[in-house]
Amino acid sequence: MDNSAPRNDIETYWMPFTANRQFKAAPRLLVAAQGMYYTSYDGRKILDGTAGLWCCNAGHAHPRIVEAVRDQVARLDYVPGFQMGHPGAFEAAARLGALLPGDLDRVFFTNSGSESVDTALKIAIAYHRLRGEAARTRLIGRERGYHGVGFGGTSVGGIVGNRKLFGTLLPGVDHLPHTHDLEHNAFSRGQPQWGAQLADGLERIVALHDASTIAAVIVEPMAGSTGVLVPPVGYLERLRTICDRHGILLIFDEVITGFGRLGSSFAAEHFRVLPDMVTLAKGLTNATIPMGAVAVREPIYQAFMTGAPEAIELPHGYTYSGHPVAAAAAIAALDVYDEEGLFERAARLAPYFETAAHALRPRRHVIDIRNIGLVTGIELTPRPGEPTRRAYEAFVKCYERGVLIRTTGDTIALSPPLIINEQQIDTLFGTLGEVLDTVN
Ligand code: PXG
Repeated sequence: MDNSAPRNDIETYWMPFTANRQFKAAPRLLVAAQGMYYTSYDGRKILDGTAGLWCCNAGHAHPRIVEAVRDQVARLDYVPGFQMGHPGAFEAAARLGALLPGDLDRVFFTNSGSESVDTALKIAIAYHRLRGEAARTRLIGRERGYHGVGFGGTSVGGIVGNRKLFGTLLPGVDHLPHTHDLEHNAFSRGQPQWGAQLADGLERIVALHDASTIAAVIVEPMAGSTGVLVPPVGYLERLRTICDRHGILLIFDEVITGFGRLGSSFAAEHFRVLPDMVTLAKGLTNATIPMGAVAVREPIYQAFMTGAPEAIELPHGYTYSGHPVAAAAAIAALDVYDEEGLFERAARLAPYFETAAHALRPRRHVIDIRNIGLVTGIELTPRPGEPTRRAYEAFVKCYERGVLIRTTGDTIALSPPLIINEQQIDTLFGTLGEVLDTVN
């Protein structure tokens, strides 16, 4: 296989979350994408088993979204977001508010999931202060959580490798226990039965710090980056109850679970638990243009709308908040999701996807398979003394055979575009199964 890349200019780019030296020694470059497939630098078609990075839910280069972006950038490229507006941002927010469950109706725009998380955490602290509870500044995350790479998101995050280089991070942060337990829940299909009581960890944190010091709890309703951890039956409900009991805001980080991944518009709808805020990004624009959002429930917005009308209520925002081209991409993506019924399609395909995933159980190294909607985590035993190596080798071998998978630690995470068909599901799992048997 010809893996050659333009060596002359490959050194300058410092790649994110990448082993730079390893990558640059054997680069994997993609040069085009359409529908379910990437095209590699060496001209091969690569089946996308990961929707890019959990984000291209409608598949790549959807003509409707491409056209909306093309049209918008030529007509109105940029408008200042502060004290000025343009129709697209208002329309995108209204469309998103209408799609979100309950009264999650007020929408603040950012450019990424990380910015959405830091925005939500700031809103939570400010909200309590405006209501006279200025001592509520503590933020609670969860072990193994991933909330992006801002200082707020890193602080509430619970993946040690993402934290340890960066010092003490934010003060006043605590973490719930994670919900991963192979002893009770290995090879669960959908929500595991065991583990709702892990939410009681929040009561212990409240007992330790006192509720009057706690602003918010943030969790991924289904933890993605850490290796697909599906919430146990009753767990999210219990978190909601405890937050209500103590006046703590509950934030769902739906950067991955939003826009159909679980077979519903959002995890909040899927699990029928209404958080006080949700953070979004990725599928919001089908990843065509960077954009994130925070949606808050009506009373939170109203708490800010109380001072002098000429005062800026929230001194926070980004140069590119509500960017015209991103807003156009978001509106087009929401149109596509709706008109092509992609969330329903994901729900319809989920049982087939589940069966195909669990068929890998007899393959070498597999110690767990877990799934929900169109996502599955396949956990391998780590090679002794070499954690993550085995999964990484499977990733490289799959790529060589024309299938893009994603690994985190020794777990393989698959989250294809929602347009995938049954034959492509067979190819995805068939290739992975063969590869697992060849990896040592
Ligand atoms: N929250 C969650 C739940 C995420 O999954 C972010 C926030 C941050 O979003 P931005 O747009 O700032 O990257 C994410 C991002 C992986 C992987 O391998 C997942 C993400 C990013 C990079 C890698 O699973 N999710």
